[in-house]
Amino acid sequence: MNALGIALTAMAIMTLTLTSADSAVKPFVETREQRNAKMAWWREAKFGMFIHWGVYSVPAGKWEGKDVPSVGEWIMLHGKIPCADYQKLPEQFNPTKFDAAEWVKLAKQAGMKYIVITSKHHDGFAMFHSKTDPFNIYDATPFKRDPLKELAAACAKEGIKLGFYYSQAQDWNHPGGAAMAGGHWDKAQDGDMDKYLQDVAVPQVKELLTNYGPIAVMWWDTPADMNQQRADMLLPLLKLQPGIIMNNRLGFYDGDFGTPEQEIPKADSDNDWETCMTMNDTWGYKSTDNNWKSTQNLERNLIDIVSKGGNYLLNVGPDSLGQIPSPSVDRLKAIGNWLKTNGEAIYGTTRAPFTTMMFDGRATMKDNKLYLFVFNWPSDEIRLPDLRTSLQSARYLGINEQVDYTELPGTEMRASLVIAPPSHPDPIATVIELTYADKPVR
Ligand code: H79
Repeated sequence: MNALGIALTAMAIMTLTLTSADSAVKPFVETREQRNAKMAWWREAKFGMFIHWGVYSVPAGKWEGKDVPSVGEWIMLHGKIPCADYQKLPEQFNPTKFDAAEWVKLAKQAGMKYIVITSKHHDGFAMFHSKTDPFNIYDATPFKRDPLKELAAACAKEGIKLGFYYSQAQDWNHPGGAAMAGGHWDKAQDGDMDKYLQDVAVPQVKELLTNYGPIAVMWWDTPADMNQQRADMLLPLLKLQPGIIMNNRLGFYDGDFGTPEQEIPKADSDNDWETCMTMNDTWGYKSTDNNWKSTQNLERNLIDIVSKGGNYLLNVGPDSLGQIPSPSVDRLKAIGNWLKTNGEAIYGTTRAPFTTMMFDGRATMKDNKLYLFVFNWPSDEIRLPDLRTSLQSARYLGINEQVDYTELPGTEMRASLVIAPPSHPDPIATVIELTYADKPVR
């Protein structure tokens, strides 16, 4: 390649880089203060409940007697189920055990501050009484109730924020809706995506943001085939809910927060982000999935995430009767129990002032307090890096013992600390609250 060729290639790469950076455009014009005010409740909350509930809970992972190897809510695509057959499922969907108040109480008991529920997943089935299209839980099932209405009322009563997940691009039961992972498999799915957005997604999102009271979060999913023009059909609808925040999956536009799925980022970051995660291996209910994570694992995930500045959106997948599987209920109650005594170290905190931990655990901070979460104690002691302030007191949050600590001699303003193991460490994490004269920073 000659010099001109190299220069042109370099320019092409630069243009590409600029274009991709440019393509994440801020969806809203707002000052830093406005943004901080809008995000305040969410940054304080840390822990939310994701609910994946849909008509896929009827087949629950099995089609014509065979396991469909996929997550429960993707059964239609991975089973290549024809639209006409899938559209018969609602006849069998009668979740008579559904009790919105019970779900919201469980979320609250778990220490969760908000709920995000699937109002329509990629299968196109609306879990609310949509006037846009009869393929919804009110019109197409014997249930004849609107669970989102009931959930909104229960959330309002209990002071839990409510958000809606809505699959805006993928829709396998409406002509023109997108399909990832191989595309359409049934002629009935062919159509014009712009028309689908105009006739289905736009009016349904309008219904969701109009008829259910205050909605705190819009959780878009999978921006397949989205572009600016398509995103612009949906984005203005958010004006119906002042203060609403949205995730980064609308397409074209940036969101208010990032959405690592099934993973916890390695590094911390100044951006707002939320890890969404399943408790077993599926989002939507699957009768055969018993691969449950342990309470200790889930709890330590929450600690890990909060110590890096993120939120944890932990999923439950209710069955076709409207019941949250009991292994999920058990774990949520155990997490809530732990948070009752240790929650001070979680809610409203910010990420740790140091990234390299000198012990097996994590840290968070709030004002002049530093919280240490010790996962596993070494037989001797743990040590803290120097912090530019002096320690005033130390106490355990969840265990009834005095903290046995020594300050190492250092320069006056750079106290370092040695803590001996307690006689009864908490198997999830022993939490130590350290109060300093000033904000503990390195
Ligand atoms: O709603 C949950 C997923 O169904 C949804 N996002 C979460 C919150 C999601 N949609 N698309 N994706 C996630 C990314 C695509 C993943 C895929 Fe697959 C890998 C599609 C096919 C292979 C995961 C595994 C989904 C089906 C099988």
